[in-house]
Amino acid sequence: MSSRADTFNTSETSAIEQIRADFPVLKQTVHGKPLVYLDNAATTQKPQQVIDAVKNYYTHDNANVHRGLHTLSERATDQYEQARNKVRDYINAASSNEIIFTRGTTESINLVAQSFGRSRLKPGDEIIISTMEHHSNIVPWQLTCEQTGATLKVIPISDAGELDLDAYKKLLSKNTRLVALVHASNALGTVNPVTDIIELAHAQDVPVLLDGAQAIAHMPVDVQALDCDFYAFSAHKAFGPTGIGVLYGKEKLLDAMPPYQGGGEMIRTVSFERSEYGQLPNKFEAGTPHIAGAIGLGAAIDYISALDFSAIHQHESSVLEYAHQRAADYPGLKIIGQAKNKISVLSFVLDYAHPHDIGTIVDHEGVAIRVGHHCAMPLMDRLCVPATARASFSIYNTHADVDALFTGLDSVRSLFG
Ligand code: 7TS
Repeated sequence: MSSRADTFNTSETSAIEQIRADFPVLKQTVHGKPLVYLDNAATTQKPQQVIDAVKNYYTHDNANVHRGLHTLSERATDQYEQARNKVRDYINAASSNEIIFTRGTTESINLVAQSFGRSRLKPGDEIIISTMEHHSNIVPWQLTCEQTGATLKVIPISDAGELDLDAYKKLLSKNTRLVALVHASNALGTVNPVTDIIELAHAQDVPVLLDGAQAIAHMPVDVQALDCDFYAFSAHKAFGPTGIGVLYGKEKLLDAMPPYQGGGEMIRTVSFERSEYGQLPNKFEAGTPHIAGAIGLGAAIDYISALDFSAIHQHESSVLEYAHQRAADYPGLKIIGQAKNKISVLSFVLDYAHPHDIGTIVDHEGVAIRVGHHCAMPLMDRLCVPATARASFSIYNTHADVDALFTGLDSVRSLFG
């Protein structure tokens, strides 16, 4: 598939057409209009290659992993472990032991909060998060704080939606035990300066967890270059299936952490007196895992790896820039999130229509966007908006999709404006 990347460079339009052809869901009409899917931050669509990988597994190889000594079980185990190796290579982890399969970003963060957090934190300890976190990087820490007596500290943001780094430096103290920060914001698109954040935390021996739910599909992630201690993401936001995700953790940290859940797969021996836990990564994978999901994630990684990230980035940036241009002079529209470094998210409000009305009306034009608080209620409070409308773009979106959004907004304006 490397020819795909070459085509991307030489003829952007035909490369995007080829990519679009891989996504069967895009070939449909909604309310009689061609579907324009702009809700990629919620979940991306799946290429045929991922759909086929899941279907092939269930059609030919379905069995439980790590259990039977029969052929199908060996095949299932091989494919499941190959998927783990693909994740390891994709994010450049040092070892497959550092790749834990979870249900997704939410479960990955809960795992760290309960295993790492609950076992180490005590009253007086502090965890630093930021104002722009998704609820799944707020609530797990609140639960841990309630259980341990630790407290949560929050990095403020500017009106443009960028972290206040001076405030962060002041919050870091001898009481800080962990920094848990979103790599790229789902509601604003802001890409945070995570290298600086990590360097500052490590200077005080504080580990850092990055919520990579949004970043993973938009930029290369190299956990060793970042030197983050934990990295969480979901497959479904990067062309893979729902119900499967990853927690990366440095082996030294994962080794020292107690199990998160108990059950089959994660033990070495069990007696009624005591149980001995298995090695990494099994220690954190109790029960039958989402085998087909992991295989689908492996196929998604194969798919995305065959594309050229710098070309993807260039294409997505040009679509976002065009959306910003069209938004800038659109009557009554205010962009929410004007950070200099952004992934492909255009969040906005109209001063004459509620986001829910915007969502309903553009849906009738075939345009799928997300409206609401985007699971970031504290961020909405900070920006003094109850909700926003959000168009989020992926590799298969085009300038024409942006035009379709604004045609939809014209309908909103003619009704409410
Ligand atoms: N963190 C961020 C930054 C997210 O954007 C999301 C999901 C999550 C965590 C949780 O991911 P999950 O796969 O475990 O659910 N964000 C969105 C969104 O923006 N719209 O729908 C889900």
